[in-house]
Amino acid sequence: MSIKTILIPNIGDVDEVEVVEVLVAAGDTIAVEDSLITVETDKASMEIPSSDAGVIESVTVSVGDMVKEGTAVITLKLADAADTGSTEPAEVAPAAVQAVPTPAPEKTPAPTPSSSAPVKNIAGGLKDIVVPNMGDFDDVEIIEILVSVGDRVEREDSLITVETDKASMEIPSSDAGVVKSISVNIGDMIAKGGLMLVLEMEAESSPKAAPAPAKAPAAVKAPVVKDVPAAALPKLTETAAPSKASPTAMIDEGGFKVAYASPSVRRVARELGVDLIQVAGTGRKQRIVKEDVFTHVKAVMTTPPKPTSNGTSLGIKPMPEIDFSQWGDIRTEALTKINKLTGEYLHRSWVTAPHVTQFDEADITEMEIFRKQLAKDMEKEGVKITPLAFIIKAVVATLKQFPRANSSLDVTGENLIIKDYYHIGIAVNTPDGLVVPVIRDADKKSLVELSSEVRDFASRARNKKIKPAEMQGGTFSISSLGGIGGTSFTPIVNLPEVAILGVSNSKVAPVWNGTEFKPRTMLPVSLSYDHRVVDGVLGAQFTTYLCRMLTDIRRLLV
Ligand code: CAO
Repeated sequence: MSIKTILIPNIGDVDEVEVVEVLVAAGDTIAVEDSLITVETDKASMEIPSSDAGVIESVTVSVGDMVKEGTAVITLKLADAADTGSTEPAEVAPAAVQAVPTPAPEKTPAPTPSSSAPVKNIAGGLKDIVVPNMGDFDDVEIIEILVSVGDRVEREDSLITVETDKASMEIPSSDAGVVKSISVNIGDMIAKGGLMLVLEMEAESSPKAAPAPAKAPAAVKAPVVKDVPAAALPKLTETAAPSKASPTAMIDEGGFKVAYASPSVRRVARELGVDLIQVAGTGRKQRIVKEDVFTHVKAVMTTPPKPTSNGTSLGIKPMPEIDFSQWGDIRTEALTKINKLTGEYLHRSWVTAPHVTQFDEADITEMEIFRKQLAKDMEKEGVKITPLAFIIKAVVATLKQFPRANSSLDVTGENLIIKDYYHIGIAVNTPDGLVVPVIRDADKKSLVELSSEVRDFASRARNKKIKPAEMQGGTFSISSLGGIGGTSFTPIVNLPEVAILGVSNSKVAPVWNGTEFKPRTMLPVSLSYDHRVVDGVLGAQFTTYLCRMLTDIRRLLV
C-alpha cells in the first residue's frame, strides 16, 4: 500500500493563509474530495479537499499554522489497489480545490440583468452593482448581506457573502457610493452579472450624494475576491489587518450579529437547525468549530427547561405506550371534551403552582340548627338551602380579611393583582366531567340568592347549558364533596386563582370543650394554595378565620 503526501494546491494570489480548522485526524478514512483543513484570510475561508482516498497516516498542520501552495497537509495510506510503493508528495489537483456550487434549484434566483454589459449606469448618478466574474460558479447562495440601504460603501467594501458547500467569499463593491436599494435576499442564488444593489454614485453628476461619515476603518477596504480566474477558484486574497466588518467574526454591528464559522460548520449547523449566533466559538479568534455546534446541541438537549410562570414543558419523558390487553380484557372509552380541557387546566395548575394544603375542622353545630330551620322555611319557596351557601358567605368574609388569597400572579410572576371583587367558582360534577361556573359578586348576595344560583348552575351545567362566559372571572373556588362523603381531600388550585377550598362531609363527633366531651357537628375543610403567593401562616390564618365564621355565623353580619 503506497503512502502519499497531500499538499496545499495553488490557491491563487495569496502567499500564505492561516489554518483555522483541521477537519481530520490520524486514522480517519477519507474519500476523494473530503475536506481536510479550512484556511482563511480575513475576507474568505475555504476548505482544502483531499485528492485521494485512503487512511490518514499523519496530519502535518495545526490550527494557527500559516500555509501556502506546496505545504504538506497529511500523509495518506492510499486505498487505491494499484500499490506502487511510491511515497512521492502529491499536490491536490487544482480542480479538486474548486468549490462545488451548491445545488439548490428551488431557491429564488436573484435578478440578473439581461444586458450583457455587467454594469449599467443610470441617469442621475445611480449605478447597478452586479456580481463580477466568480469563475466556475453558475449559481452560489447568498448567506449574508453586509450592507443596508443608506450605507455609504467604498470601492472594494464587501456587499454580500456567498457560499458553496466548500467555500464562502465576500463580493466587493466595484464603486463607492450610498446604497439606494438592495436587490437580493439571504438564500437567493446568484451568478455572474446578478444585480446585488443600486448605488448612488459620488460623482459630480450626483449632487445629492453628500459625503456620509465613514462607517468602518480602512481595514474593511482590503481587496477581496476579485474577478477570479476560473482555473483557481475560490481565490483568496492577501491577509489584511483584521476587519471589524468581517462577517466571519462574531460581531455586533448596528444590532446585527454574524457568526464566525467555516462553510462546513455552517452546513452542519443548518442541518441541525442550530442558530450559530447562539454558539460560543472556541477556535482561534472565537471561531466556531464543529465541536462547538455539537456541544451546543448537547447542552440544549440535556438542560432541563427553566420553570416558567405559565407552566410550559418540564422536560418529563412521555409515558410509554402500553398494551393493557396483555393482562386481561379491556374497553376503550374516549374522554369527553370537558374531560380533556379539565385535564389540561388541572395539569397546568398542578405543575405551575407549588401546592400546599391546610386542613381544619369547623364546628358547624349552631350553623346547622339555623340552616335546617331556614331550609324548612324555604322549602315552600322551592329553594334548597345546603351548607354550601353558608360556606360561600364565610369564604367571602375570609377573603375580605385576607385579600392576598383573592389575587392572581401576573404573567411575569413578579406582581400580584389583588381583586376587590368576589367572584366565587363552584365546582360542579356533570356526566361529562367537571365544570366551574362562577357566582359573581357573591359578597352582595343573600343566603337564599346564593343557594338559588348554585342550584341553577348545577342544573344548567348538567344539561350543558352553561355559557363559557359564566365560567370566567373567578377569584376563588370551592369544591364541595360534602354531599358525597370523605374526610378530607387536596383540591387543585384553579389558576390563575391562588387558593381553593375543599369541603368534605360533616359528621357529628365528640368534641372536648375543656370540661367534657360534647357531640358537635364538625365540617372538614382543606385549603389548597399556591405557595408562591400564600405562605403557610396565611394558609393557617385563612382556615382558622373561616372556621370561626362558620362556627358563629353571627360574625358574618359584622
Ligand atoms: N356535609 C354533609 N352534608 C352535606 C354537605 C357537607 N359538607 N354538603 C352538602 N351536604 C348535603 C346537603 O345538605 C344535601 O343533603 P339533603 O339531600 O339531605 O338535603 C346533600 O348533601 C346533597 O347536597 P348537594 O350536593 O346536592 O348540594 P350542595 O349544595 O352541597 O352541592 C354542588 C352542590 C353542585 C356543588 C354538588 O352537587 C356537586 O356537584 N359537587 C361535586 C363537586 C365536585 O365535583 N368537586 C370535585 C372537584 S375536583 O375533582
